[in-house]
Amino acid sequence: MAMTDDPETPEDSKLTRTKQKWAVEGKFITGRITRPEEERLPPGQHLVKEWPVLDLGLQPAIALPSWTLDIDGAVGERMHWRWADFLAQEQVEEISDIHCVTTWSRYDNRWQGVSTQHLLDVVRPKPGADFVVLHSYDGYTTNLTLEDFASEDALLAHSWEGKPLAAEHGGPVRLVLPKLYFWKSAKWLKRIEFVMRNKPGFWEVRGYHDRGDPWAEQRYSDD
Ligand SMILES: Nc1nc2c(c(=O)[nH]1)N[C@H]1C(S)=C(S)[C@@H](COP(=O)(O)O)O[C@H]1N2
Ligand SMILES: [Mo]
Repeated sequence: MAMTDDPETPEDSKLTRTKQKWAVEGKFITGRITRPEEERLPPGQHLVKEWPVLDLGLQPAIALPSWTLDIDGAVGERMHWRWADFLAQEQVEEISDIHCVTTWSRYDNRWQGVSTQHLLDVVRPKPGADFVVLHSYDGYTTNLTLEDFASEDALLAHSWEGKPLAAEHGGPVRLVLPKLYFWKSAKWLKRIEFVMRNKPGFWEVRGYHDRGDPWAEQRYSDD
């Protein structure tokens, strides 16, 4: 019963199809190797001043009273945080650069929120829980190793430049994991699941790299 005026599903949207094509073609790959100590801009990236919005085209509006964050899977303590529980956690501020796989980078973003290291202290992943899956309110998922998730500058951010994170950028809460391409930084976080086996997410099953290190130009999967 296809209706002509149906909105495109995210899996089928023009942007999703274009980005899948880039993965097949290896678009934007320079093959250059740069070291972070020598250069601030990773290979194949260009600097922007404005902050672009990238997502599947569905921007869920989540009111704070109904916002919850589940942290579960292979952990010692599961959490089901409401907004006040989240704000009651130890707060940190981090300034970091954004590197998006579509080649834009943006320097000096000031974030506030809860560090992933604090979260790990609270939930205590079980031995062997070496992977993390992030689930978002728009149905998006992305996967990380526990080690990358635990990066010292990674945080669950609720504020940017001293203001509540805008809905289009993933508010109320998104992950910010500066050392990997920004598709790993899930917007509209809903659930953080600790697992024993790697579980590729939305882009990782669509030709994008499992890890996504911008300094190694890990844009697309090798196979
Ligand atoms: N929930 C969710 N998170 C997401 C996405 C998405 O579609 N849904 N897109 C990812 C991609 S591809 C990028 S580049 C960044 C973009 O974040 P921004 O819109 O704040 O720049 O969010 C990432 N996190
Ligand atoms: Mo992206």
